[in-house]
Amino acid sequence: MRADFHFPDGFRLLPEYFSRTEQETLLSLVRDGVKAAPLYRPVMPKTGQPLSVRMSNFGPLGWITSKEGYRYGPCHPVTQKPWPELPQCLLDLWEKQANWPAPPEACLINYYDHKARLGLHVDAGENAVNAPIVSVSLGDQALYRLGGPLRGDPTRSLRLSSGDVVVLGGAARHCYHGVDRIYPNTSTLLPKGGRINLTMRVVGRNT
Ligand code: MD6
Ligand code: FE
Repeated sequence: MRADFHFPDGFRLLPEYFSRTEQETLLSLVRDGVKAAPLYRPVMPKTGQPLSVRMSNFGPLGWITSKEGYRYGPCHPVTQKPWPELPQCLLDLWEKQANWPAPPEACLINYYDHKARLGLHVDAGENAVNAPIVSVSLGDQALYRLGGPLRGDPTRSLRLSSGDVVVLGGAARHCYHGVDRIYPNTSTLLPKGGRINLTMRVVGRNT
């Protein structure tokens, strides 16, 4: 059925990259982060339709969406305070796996409850369009879908589990991807269930 799908160059899945203990440490860092910069429900540009995923950020810049459009900005859109610092263990992951000469400037925190999903998209808001994006999954498993550079290209679905790392570099950086569903009760990491995804990005100069 999906015989015509080839994993794009630069796609890497590192299953169980983080041990349970490391996942617990990461979770407590995320908790500290969202205490300072609460998760909020972003809206789609133009329509103002709320996304089902709730978001926050770490790092000098954060990815923000509003009715006016997508952008990166230094402050939380509700509290107007700077985003919390990017945790060192995430910077270490970037250093080891990104194979990129500059550090990430933004780390988007996505929280999915059991009903949340994320439509197929390409991350294209960064000026550094060729820098990889490194992502970490925590909590319940997700059905992740990866396609090609065109919306209609064949796709392949894979399950991401807690502690898994995905790198979208090279050609994969320009490929459609999304989250079709969350599988409830597939991890004990988050006491109330759900899934957290962290994505580190280089934003690049705005010129
Ligand atoms: C998610 N991830 O796993 C959504 N984007 O919840 C992404 O949208 C993503 O995993 C860019 C690079 C890697 C990703
Ligand atoms: Fe993405």
